[in-house]
This record gives sequence, C-alpha cells and structure tokens, in this order.
Amino acid sequence: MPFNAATLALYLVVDPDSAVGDVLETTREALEHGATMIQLRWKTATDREIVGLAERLRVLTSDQGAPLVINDRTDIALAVGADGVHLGVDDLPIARARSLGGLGFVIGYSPETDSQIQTATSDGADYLGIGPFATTTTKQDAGTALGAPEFSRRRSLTELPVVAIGGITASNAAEAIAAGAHGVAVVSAILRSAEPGHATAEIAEAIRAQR
Ligand code: TZP
Ligand code: MG
Repeated sequence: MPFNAATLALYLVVDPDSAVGDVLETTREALEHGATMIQLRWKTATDREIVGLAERLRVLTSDQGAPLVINDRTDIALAVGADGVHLGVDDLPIARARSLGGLGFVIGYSPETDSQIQTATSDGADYLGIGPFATTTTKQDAGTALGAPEFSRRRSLTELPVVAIGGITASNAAEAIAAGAHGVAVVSAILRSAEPGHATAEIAEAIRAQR
C-alpha cells in the first residue's frame, strides 16, 4: 500500500501483549474509524506466531489501503509481503534493511539521540518515531516523557516525517501535531479501549481539528 507522510496521521501499533480484546477485530475497527497505518509489534511471540498474525493483518490492511510495517523484523516483513519494517537503534542497521528490502521498502526508525536523528536521512530512513511524547507504561524502557517543547526541538533536527509516540490519547494528539508531528502512533489508547472504533475516531477528530 502506498506510504507517504499523510499515511502516518493515525498510526496504530498493534501489540497483542497490550490489548484487551481480539487484536484483529480491534484493528479492523480502527481502520474503519480513521487509522491510516498499522505496525505489528509483538515482543513475546514466536516467529510462527508473528508470521501468523502478520499474514492476517496484511489481508486487512490491503483491503483498507493502509501500509503495514513489522517491528524489528525485516525478514518477517519481507516474508509476509509487508510494506516495511520499523527499526530501533539496536536492530538491523537501516542500510542493511534497505539492501534486503530495496527502494520501495518503507523503513521507520526510532532514534534516541540528536545525532541519530540527524543521520537518519542519509542512513535512508523514510520516517522517524520520536518519543515518549507523554508518560507511557506500554514500553518499560521508554524513558521519561519528552513533553511538547523537547519533542518539537528534536523534530526540528530532521526533515523526515515524524510520528509522536508514547502516551498519546485523544487529549494530547492535537498537542503533538501542533509540536510538529506529522502523525501520532498509538498503542493502549486504542488497544485497551472498550470501544476501539470510538477511541480511534476521537483521536482522528483531534488531529483533523488541529490541522
Ligand atoms: N515506543 C516508544 S513509547 C512506546 C513505544 C513502542 C509505547 C507506546 O504505547 P502507548 O500505550 O501508546 O503509550
Ligand atoms: Mg526494535
């Protein structure tokens, strides 16, 4: 599915370890209510389990025209025909993933320092995730919240499109967009909601109103 800065707008990170309901049904509802891109992030699963869920997410996202990327695993992304991979600073270097995936392969990157943000463009990343924007309990080692001013400062170090991640809800999504984010990446505000479609629509509306 085509990727561009606009498809980052409401980026759902599907983490089954952080979900209260059926993740496929929740993802379907999120896509129907404004989610624009999907990442599969499943730290505790076997390769077989990741592939099994990724294949089903591939069908859903293709039906809805949304890009699908796989966290950490370039091999699994290629194996299931995902659009790309999302890499952290300890994962496969961006250039290696680019060699494997080729030119159209989407590579997201989560830099942790100013210099990692600044070299991401020449490294070949397509977009960056910068966070945690606000306090999160979903990722144990996420660090302390950046807040809008520090997010904005980091965001201004790059020309790449950026998603704000970490503690994003309908209450602060507009603040993240105002601080320069092209989009917001969300886990628990959607996956732990009793009404994921409604939760997605609220965040989508907050983003739309801010633009
Ligand atoms: N990377 C930085 S914060 C985070 C990740 C994967 C977790 C975001 O989860 P939530 O529930 O939206 O705060
Ligand atoms: Mg990683």
